[in-house]
Amino acid sequence: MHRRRTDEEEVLKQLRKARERDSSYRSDRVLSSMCTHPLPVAAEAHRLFMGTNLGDPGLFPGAAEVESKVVAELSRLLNLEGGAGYVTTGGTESNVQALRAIRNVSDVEDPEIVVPRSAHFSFDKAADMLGVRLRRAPLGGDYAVDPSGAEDLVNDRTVALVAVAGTTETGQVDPVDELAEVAEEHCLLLHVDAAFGGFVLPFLDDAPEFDFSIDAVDTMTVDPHKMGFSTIPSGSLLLREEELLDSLATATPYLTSDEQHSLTGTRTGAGAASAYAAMTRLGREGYREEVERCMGNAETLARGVGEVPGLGLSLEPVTNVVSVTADEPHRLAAKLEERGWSVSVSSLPEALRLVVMPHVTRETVEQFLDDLEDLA
Ligand code: 0PR
Repeated sequence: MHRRRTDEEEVLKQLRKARERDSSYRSDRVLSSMCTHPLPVAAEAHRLFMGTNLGDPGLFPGAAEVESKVVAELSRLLNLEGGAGYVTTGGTESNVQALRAIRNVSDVEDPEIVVPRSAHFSFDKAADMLGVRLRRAPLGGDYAVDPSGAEDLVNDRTVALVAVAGTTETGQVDPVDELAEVAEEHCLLLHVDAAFGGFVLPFLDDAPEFDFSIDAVDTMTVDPHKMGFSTIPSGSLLLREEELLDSLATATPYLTSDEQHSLTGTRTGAGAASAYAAMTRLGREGYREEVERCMGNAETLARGVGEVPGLGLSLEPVTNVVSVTADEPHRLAAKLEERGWSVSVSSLPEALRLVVMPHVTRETVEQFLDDLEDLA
């Protein structure tokens, strides 16, 4: 730190310079991200609640009220009646806390949880912190988890199964209904990671069932800062039983609340306010339109890829992720990056991974296909 003060103008000049080096979802050719530009009203809501702290809700009853409205709204969207939840910093916190709640209510020594091989790396972090062992269930040819392969991994120490609704690498949706049967058969809890799919699947006509309408689903991760048009950080954890949330309680004697369920202590109300703003502004109607647009673009991209010799699809897009097979996906990605595209290569399958978020327009898709044809 400098010894003396710095002019506001100078401070902002330095920061603007740094910020100019960042991608902006509006103008950049970003096909590698699961985040997008927030709605303007969500950004405004963020600014309005920036200085609030949900870690001390007695000081910020307004922010606390907004948070409970967001949980109620998300519960309605995902067919959870009653239930409990809170606004998190994102999918990682939600997955950690879901596994922690599951571990806390399970009376098993050295507990194990069966997760699909496609599960996001946040589960590795959770397992490491919680002392829970993960067993990785195989995927089928469509990159969704194989339910009987998952069942084969169940033993006396297994306490839960995880399903992913909208996987990070391919956007595939695990057969939650079949995993639910396995969970019921073996008296296991079931967590659904819908960090990405939670704001996609409810707005698709032929989406598979994945939410609390399936009785065996106990907990769910869903992130407004991915397909929800909210600002970062904005995630959520929903739990069917209050008891699950209670198992996360820590006493906070000197605060305005007696206990806390969140992982973080001091936590901004901006994520809750932003999610509330986006959900209220768009409504189901708005999200449906946006999701239809993204899926239309994803399908155009998939069709176009099919016409490029040497390229193929790992699977038909289930959500707005397109997984492209190529001889050397890393080389192709590097060449695309030279042309200013931001793309990623998935590991399972090894393929070019293209996430068609709301900032990816039809025009962008067409330009991308032109470059792909040139380079493949
Ligand atoms: N669950 C799933 C299915 C996810 O895809 C992700 C993140 C998480 C949980 C964890 O969520 P948080 O990152 O909010 O804690 N998926 C993206 C990914 O790893 C996150 C991301 C977003 C990465 C934007 C890069 C980026 O530019 O790809």
